[in-house]
Amino acid sequence: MYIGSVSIRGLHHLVYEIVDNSVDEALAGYCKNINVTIEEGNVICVEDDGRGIPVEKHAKTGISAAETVYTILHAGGKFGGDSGYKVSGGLHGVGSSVVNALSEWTEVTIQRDGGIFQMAFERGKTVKPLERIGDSDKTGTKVRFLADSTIFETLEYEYEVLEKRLREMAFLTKGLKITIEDKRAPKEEVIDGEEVEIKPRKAEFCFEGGLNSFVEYLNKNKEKIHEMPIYIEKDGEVPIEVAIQYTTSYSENIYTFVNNINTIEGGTHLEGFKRAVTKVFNDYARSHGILKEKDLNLVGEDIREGMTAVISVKVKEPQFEGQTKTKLGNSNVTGIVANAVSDALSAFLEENPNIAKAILEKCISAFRAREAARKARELARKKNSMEGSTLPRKTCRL
Ligand code: 0RA
Repeated sequence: MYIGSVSIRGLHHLVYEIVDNSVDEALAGYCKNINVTIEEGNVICVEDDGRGIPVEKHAKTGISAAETVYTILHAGGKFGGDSGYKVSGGLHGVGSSVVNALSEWTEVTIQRDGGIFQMAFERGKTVKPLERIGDSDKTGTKVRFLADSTIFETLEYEYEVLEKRLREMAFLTKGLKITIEDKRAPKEEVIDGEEVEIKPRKAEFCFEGGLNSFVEYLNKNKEKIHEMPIYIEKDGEVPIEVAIQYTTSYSENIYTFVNNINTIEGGTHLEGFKRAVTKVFNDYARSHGILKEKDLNLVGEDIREGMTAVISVKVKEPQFEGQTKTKLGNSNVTGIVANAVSDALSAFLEENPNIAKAILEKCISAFRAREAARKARELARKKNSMEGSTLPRKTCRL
């Protein structure tokens, strides 16, 4: 099962697969807008203004490249040319044929090479091969599909779930505009005996700040220790983007992504990040006399208290491990992320001593709280064991 499940999660996954293909086109540098619509009857429409899926016919089979993408499992990845590797999720671009196979019908409209081309499928089988239906000077791809009700438990998309994921995709792809609109007839709902009309919903996401916008969004209701997030971006074998912003909160809040997939179990990219952050703040604290020679080092937990961070890396052949296959395993990523974060973060702290000081004050107060809690625990234990040895007990205390 490619889509994971036939529950509502799997249903939503169909949308992500199709959107991922358009996001790949954006990452290749050719698509600026993606519009997602939930139409009446739970039909999904995803439209982009990329180059359009290639329409030329295969010399031997006589079948168009576009039809091949939609009917042959695993075909997707083969048509990238050298336009760049597939980096978003989307099961290496094989998603289109999977969505097609799991849909009652699919209709694909492509604009490119001066024309409008269209093809149609039912339950994965071609019912209308690609044909030219008109002229156009634009380019782009539009996919409409109705998920197969004999496969999925429900076809009722949850607008909020799709909206959240599309917002995330927009944060992760700087400058890409993604819209979502729910055009289904508004449902009457009865809440506490009163009829409440659910209004049709829509949203538009475009973040020039990328991950900076993401952490600002995550921290919007929190008290910030510094206004501008710390931003790190490095291209190379493993492109890395990181944004960090501290708040007065006591929790750590780190989100990690590999090829736009949320790696909720973390992995080597997160390890590299943590290693660098711990080392850089300790080194800075020592070299600037904030920690004295006799002082203990701050531990990772102290340094990450109040931290909100988003880490996004692009890995060519990601190995996903763990219970839910959302833990990055590629071991070379640890060092690459650690080095990139070390260099950029230490430079940032040197250039922004006031922010460095404010963050370190917070880390040191976390350290003191941790030490105080430890001492209190020790004292309580000691007291307990002394009482235990001197006082005869009537009842057994735990
Ligand atoms: C491979 C090559 C080219 C375009 C695409 C893939 C493409 C695929 C999808 C899927 C959804 N939207 C898309 N947009 C583009 C074009 C290669 C060229 O024109 O040279």
